[in-house]
Amino acid sequence: MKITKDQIDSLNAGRMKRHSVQYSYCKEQCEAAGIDMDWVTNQVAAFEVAIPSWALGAGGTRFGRFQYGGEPGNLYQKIEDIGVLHALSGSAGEVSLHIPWDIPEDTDRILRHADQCGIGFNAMNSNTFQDQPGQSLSYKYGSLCHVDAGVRRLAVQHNKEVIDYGVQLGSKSLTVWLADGSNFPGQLNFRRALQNTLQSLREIYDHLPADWSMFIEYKPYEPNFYSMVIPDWGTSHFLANRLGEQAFSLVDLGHHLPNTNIEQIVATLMMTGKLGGFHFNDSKYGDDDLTVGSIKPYQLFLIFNELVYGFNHNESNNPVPAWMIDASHNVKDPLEDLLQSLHAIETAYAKALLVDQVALEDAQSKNDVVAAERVLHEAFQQDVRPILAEARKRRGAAMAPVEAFRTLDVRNQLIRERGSQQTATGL
Ligand code: RM4
Ligand code: MN
Ligand code: MN
Repeated sequence: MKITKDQIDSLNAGRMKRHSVQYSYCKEQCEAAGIDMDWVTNQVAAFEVAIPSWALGAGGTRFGRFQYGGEPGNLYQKIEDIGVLHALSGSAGEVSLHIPWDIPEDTDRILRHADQCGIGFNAMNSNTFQDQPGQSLSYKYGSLCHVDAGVRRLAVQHNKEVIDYGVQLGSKSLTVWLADGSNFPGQLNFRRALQNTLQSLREIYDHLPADWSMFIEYKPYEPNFYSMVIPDWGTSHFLANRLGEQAFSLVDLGHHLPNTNIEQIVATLMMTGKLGGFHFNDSKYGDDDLTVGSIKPYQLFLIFNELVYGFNHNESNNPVPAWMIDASHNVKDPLEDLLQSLHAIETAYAKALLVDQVALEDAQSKNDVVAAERVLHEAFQQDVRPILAEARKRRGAAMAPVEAFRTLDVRNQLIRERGSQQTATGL
């Protein structure tokens, strides 16, 4: 299914009167505080986040999976769904593929189709956490870290193939997330596992085209519960440093122990120029993969505050990170959930752009703790919904995407087109 410009325009037309009043009020308030609202709105309008190909269907837990109707049954339909998200939000113009969940068999056809839907290809993701049918050796005891060189070779080879697919699609990066680790003390030699991982990553790194990046994700636990080979940002940073200039750390918000100060990690990685990618989601306890901003919106704002500071003080030439939503949808319509996530990301970004950096620095230099905190609260408490609506209007998208999704009855149309039995590949 495709959403037309006329549909968007007529939905927006109905909101214009109220929007003009709200945006002018917001503009007045912000400009009184010395903020250039046009600039802020345009920054928000330019922000795009990739959608993972594995998050368009129902997410399951190990206890069960509940089907949605109209789930995309193949990569073409997944790209169509992202086209719908992009038409509605104006900020979801790229897909991030997970191989082998989504093998682009006929690359020319995929490229043509993606082009028609207005979708490009973001980071490629490899998968060495599941054995594939007919696989000669097993990843049961790890992949890039494995004690058996044959398994390591298989996993390295898989990553090289993922790069090759990505090259054909115009992607520019590979994200490596490893489930490798151990469940019991004594199971794994920590040092050897890390050395093997570094060596394997080096072989993959050597296969990267010159204009590509490699992102190394970390995660403290799950699916292994005693140790993970890359449990934290320090280990990921160490590996990225050893590999070279094209390797970076990737922060997945759900991959931290409860109460970790993620904004501080972001600040440190940007300072060293090694923040390469970002996976957005939210969590209460672990890698819950919930809607972005649903649990800890203030933390998300503080993270964006560090990102904005990092963009403005970029002595180590940190590249613009590859932004992606990495979520799973157990009880919500995946497309609505993704629209909510995009909204939450843009909200946090817009608020971070409103932070009075000069006043903050001034308060910090005087150790005026209250003043510093008030600067942050001032921005966090500002209602930025009119800015987001204006940004969407400027990029030709729906000013209220979730409402548009419902008014246009997208889910039922997808069910009519695809039926209720298809299951999307992915988590
Ligand atoms: C992992 C990690 C990876 C994602 C897989 C499916 O926990 O977040 O980024 O590719 O899940
Ligand atoms: Mn992730
Ligand atoms: Mn995860």
